[in-house]
Parts: sequence; C-alpha cells; structure tokens
Amino acid sequence: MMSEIVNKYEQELAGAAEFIVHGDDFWIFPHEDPDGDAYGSTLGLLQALRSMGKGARAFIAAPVPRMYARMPGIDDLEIVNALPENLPDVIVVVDNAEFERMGDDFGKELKARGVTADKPGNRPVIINIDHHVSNTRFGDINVVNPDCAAAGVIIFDLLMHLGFAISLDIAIDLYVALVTDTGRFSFNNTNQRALEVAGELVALGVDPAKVIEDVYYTRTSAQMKLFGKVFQTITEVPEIGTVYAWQTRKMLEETGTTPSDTEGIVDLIRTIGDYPLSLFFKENERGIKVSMRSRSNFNAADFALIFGGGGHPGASGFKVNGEIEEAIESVLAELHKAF
Ligand SMILES: [Mn+2]
Repeated sequence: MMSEIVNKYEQELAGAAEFIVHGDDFWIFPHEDPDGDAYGSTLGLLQALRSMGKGARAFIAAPVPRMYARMPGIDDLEIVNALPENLPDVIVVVDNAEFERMGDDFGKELKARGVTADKPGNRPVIINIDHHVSNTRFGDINVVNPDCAAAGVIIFDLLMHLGFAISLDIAIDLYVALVTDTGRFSFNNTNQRALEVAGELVALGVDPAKVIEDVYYTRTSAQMKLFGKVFQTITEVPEIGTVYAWQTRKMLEETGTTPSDTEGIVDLIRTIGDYPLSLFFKENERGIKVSMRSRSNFNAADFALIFGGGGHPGASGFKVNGEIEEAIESVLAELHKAF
C-alpha cells in the first residue's frame, strides 16, 4: 500500500517534470490570499524555472503582507487585475485545492479564455501542484500529495527529481513554506518528511532563526492593537468545544490596519486550551471570510465544504455572505448539527 502511494507520487512528479523540461513559457499562480506556503512554493518554482533559462512569471491580485515581504524573489511577483494577453505554454497552480481559487478572479478569467483541463484544444497545459485533501485534481497533470506538510515539499521533490541544484534563495523560500504551513513545526501535519526536508534546506544554508525573525517578528504596534480589539470579541461555546472571535471593517479603520494585518490571529485563538475548534470571522467588502482550526478529530476541511470552502483537516477556510452576526449564527448552527 505504502509503496503504491510512493510510486503514484513518483509518477506524478515525473509527469510534471517532463512538461517543465519541455516548456518554454510558464505562468505560476498561488491560491488567493496567499500564505507562506503559497508564496514559498510559487517563488521557489519561479526562481528555479528562470535559472533553467525558461520564461516564467507569477501573478497575484493583492500586495504582499509584511510578514512575507522579505522572502527572496518576492518583488518578482506581478500584482495585476487582469492577465496578459499572450498565454504561456504551461500554467502551474500551486497550493490550491480548486482552479477557481487563484488570485481573486484569475481562475475565472482563464476559464473564460478557454483554459480549463476539461477543454481540449490549443491552450496551455495546466499543472496542479498541491497537498490539500480536498484538491479537485483540476489539472492536465496533477501532483497532489496530502502526505506532504506543505506544497513546498512537493516543489522540493520536483526540483530534486529534475536534478536541479537548489540555490540558497530557493531554499529559504521553501523553508518559509514549511515553517508557516506547519505552524513552526507544531501542527499535526509535521511529519518525518517535513523535518527531513527542513534539514536538507538547512544543509543548503538556510538559517532557521533568521527565517523566523524575518517572517514572524514583523508585526507593528497598530497590528497588535487590532489583535487586542479582536481578542476582546473572544466567545466560548463549550457545548461544541468551540471558541471564536471576529474582526469588523471598523476595527481596521480604528487601528489604521489592513486585512492582511489579521494574519496569525486565528493561530493565537487556537492556543486556547479548552477548545479544540477555533473560528475567526473577518469582514471585508465582499462578505465574511472564516478561518477554522481544529486540534481534534473534527475535520475542518469537511466542515468548510458545507460553505463551499476547503483546506486541511486541521486548518480550513470558507466564505459566508451577509452581515457578521448572521455569518456567525449560521456557522454555529451548522457546527451544532455536526456535533
Ligand atoms: Mn499549503
């Protein structure tokens, strides 16, 4: 059984490697609201492709949050509203469970331009590199391995498969992917392989303490004041083992912060010991975004599916329309049903 899984992964890596060797022009997309893994995987692959002499571009829809601003190559990401006219040979989507979830509208835009795996014809090949259990295998080539703690591990394996010599910059980006997606090697996706790859990256010159410094010790006092306002809303629901908090747009105005300043809040809420489930509701112009964390057998990814979201058993996200009070109410109602 184990070897079958390994072989399947090896085959998938080989499939992706072939298109990477033969492709000339690449576009890379992380998921919307990229996290450290999405940025790290994108940047690792982007820099590797360029040093192989390929044309490679990567697109995002919003400015990079401060905590990721020091990642090597980050300024090469292109912040755009719409994609360039001329399509590439190959589109690589990383750390993204669904084709529609890249950028804010890049997936929809590409679909509208006929770029979708279920449509044959003269269009870019779609390579899907991901580790979400809920991945829909939307690519022509799918390298999907939920046993990998981060998509960055898959990029590492892919580059090794290609016999590529990983530079220090790429190693740092992949290390950021691992550190952030494992919660600094503390979440239950932290497995032997994650630590082995981290060790390999350190062997390539990554300084673990400096990465932590660059990524996590970047908060502002305005941001901490926002955290304070959010923490004032912490509400316990003992009968369903849940604790939640919320952020309104007003809180952002009052503290002079932006939506990306909420990064890290949900992982602090999840440290409240008595509650295996934690939820964080964020209000924006488009509605309410919900981040969920689970430290029990309760599958946060399955729960997110009810609202059309997705993720991992321990960490997921979804969107709810309407006002924040209604969103909280409807999510709690579903949680009560699930118990
Ligand atoms: Mn990830």
